[in-house]
Formats: sequence, C-alpha cells, structure tokens
Amino acid sequence: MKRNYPLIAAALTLVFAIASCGNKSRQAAAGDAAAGGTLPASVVVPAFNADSAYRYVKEQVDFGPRVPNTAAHRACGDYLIGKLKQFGAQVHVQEADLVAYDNTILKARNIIGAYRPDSRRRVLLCAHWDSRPYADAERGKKQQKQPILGANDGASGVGVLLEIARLIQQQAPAIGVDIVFFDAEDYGIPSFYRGPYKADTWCLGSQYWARVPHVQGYNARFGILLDMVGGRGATFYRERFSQRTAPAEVKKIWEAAHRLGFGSFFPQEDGTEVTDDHVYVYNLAHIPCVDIINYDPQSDTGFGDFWHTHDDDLNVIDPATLNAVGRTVMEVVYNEK
Ligand code: AHN
Ligand code: ZN
Repeated sequence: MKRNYPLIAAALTLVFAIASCGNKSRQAAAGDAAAGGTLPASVVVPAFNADSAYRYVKEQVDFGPRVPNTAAHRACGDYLIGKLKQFGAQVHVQEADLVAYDNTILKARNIIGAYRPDSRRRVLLCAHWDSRPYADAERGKKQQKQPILGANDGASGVGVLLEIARLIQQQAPAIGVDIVFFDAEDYGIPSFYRGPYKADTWCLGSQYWARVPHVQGYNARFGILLDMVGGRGATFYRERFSQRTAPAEVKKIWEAAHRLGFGSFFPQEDGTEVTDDHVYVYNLAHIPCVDIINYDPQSDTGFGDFWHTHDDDLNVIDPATLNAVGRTVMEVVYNEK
C-alpha cells in the first residue's frame, strides 16, 4: 500500500500543536525527543512542583520528631489528613494499637487518600510518615536515645506524595490511585537494645494494613514505595527485593527516569535488599511493590552518613532530588491505562 506521507506529517503536526496547547508540561514528549527515541508519548503529565513538595517536607519537619504516642505525631497526622482532604481524596484513617519490640503500645494511624475509589484499575503509592524515636546511628550514647527529625527518612516521601495528590486533583490520571501513609515504620529494634530478639519490628503500620487493608479485598496492579527520596545527591539503585518480586515495574520506573533525563539519580544497577514496607505489601497483601530508596554504596550503612542521626534535617533535602523522583512517579502513573 502506498502511504501518503505529506498527509501523515500534517496530521502529526496538528496532533502536536493540540498537545502543546495549555500550560501543562509535555514531559514525556520532551524526554523521548531528548533521548532520541521514536514517537513521543502523547500522554500529558502535569508538571511536578519541587518547591511545593519541599514545602510539604518542611511543614512535617516543623512539627518536630513524629514519633508515635507524642503530640507532634498526632498533630502531623491531623495535618496529613487535612491535606489529603484538601486535595480531594476520599480519606480513610486506619487506627491501630501496634506492639513495638519493647512491648510499648503504639497508637498508630495509617492514613489513606483514595482517588477514583470505584475503579478496579489502581496503583498504590506509599511512604512512611513517622520518624525514628532514636538516633541510634550516632556515635554518642546520649544522642542515640533522642528522636530524629527525619526530613529525609519519612518526610521526603510523604512530601512528594502530597504534591502528587495536589496534581491528581487538578488533572486525574486514567487509573485510580491510592496514596497510603504508613505509620510506625521506623520503631524497629535499636542498635543499643540488649533484650530478647524479636522478628518483624520494623514496618508495623504496613504489616497491619497489608493484613487488614482499608477496604476489604483491596487490590492494585502494583505499588511504589518512596523512602528517603530527598537527599542531596541521592542515588536510587534497583533495590533487590523489588527487582526479584516486581521486575517489570522496576524496569518501567527506571526506564521512565532515564527517559526524563534522571539517569544519574537512577543507576541501572542493583543495590542491596532492604526490609521496608514494600516487603510486607508483597508478602502479606500480595501486591508487587517497588521501593525507591536511597542507596549510597560509599556510606557504612548504605543509606548515607546522616541516616538515623540528628543530621537528618532539612539541610540534607535538595528539591532537585524530590523533583527527579516526583517526575518519575508522575510519568509512570499517568502512563497507566
Ligand atoms: C532496616 O534498617 C532493617 N530497614 C530499613 C528500613 C528503613 C528504616 N527505612 C527507613 N528507615
Ligand atoms: Zn529509618
């Protein structure tokens, strides 16, 4: 069959002209063109605002350490509920008394914002919102027992997801989205503890949610967990549990990052395996879930020198990192059909 090239070219020009209208960015198209790819994707992805995400990180940190059973924790939880409502989500607050490694009863709340709750095509976006009660990676014994601000470890993932919630309200993607803020992730056995060993002391909120989801029979195509996604110069290697249990989703996310020009943040290399909320989402709720988590091969802990220390404050947060992660997640979500 003889193809009418001038007509096809004219039609494509028209399509692009229409797609260029309005003030929405065309990240997908720009990224494809820059990467020398084939045809630009036609989906319009709202522009992630890193300054807005940064503000949401700061607003959490301003409450102080968000350790379960404290006033700051309660106040920040109320703030998160208010923001999700403000951004038009259907909000579920899942309250639970969770038992910590030392038998402390934690008054915990998983906070869920659902968009298009009736759609069966869904994606789960999650992060933990509590901060660690101990700076147990500090050298000094006294500092070790004090709680941390967790600007990166906690607030960064939530900040990115609040910005995504704001954008979903403005222009919804084709699928349903659940934003889940897990509580009591970071109350695991501290390095200075000398009592009896106990398993599964991290990720208490996600363990609870994965056993008893906010709606019966809950399911999603896949999940994306954001953990420590705001550190200056952060690198997100392919976390090994995610790679093993959700390889197609890892591929999709890392390819999206590279398409958008964020290859330096997302090396195409495997990191370590991390026990994080995504492990329980997969093992207990059977939803494949990818952990986007900072892995620093240079540091002793693998999570950067400020991890679980008092240095994890706003000074370690770089909007450029929030931007790389936020745009990548937006790209993936808005390309789901
Ligand atoms: C452990 O250290 C066992 N897991 C890392 C999960 C974590 C802690 N993410 C943030 N803080
Ligand atoms: Zn932590």
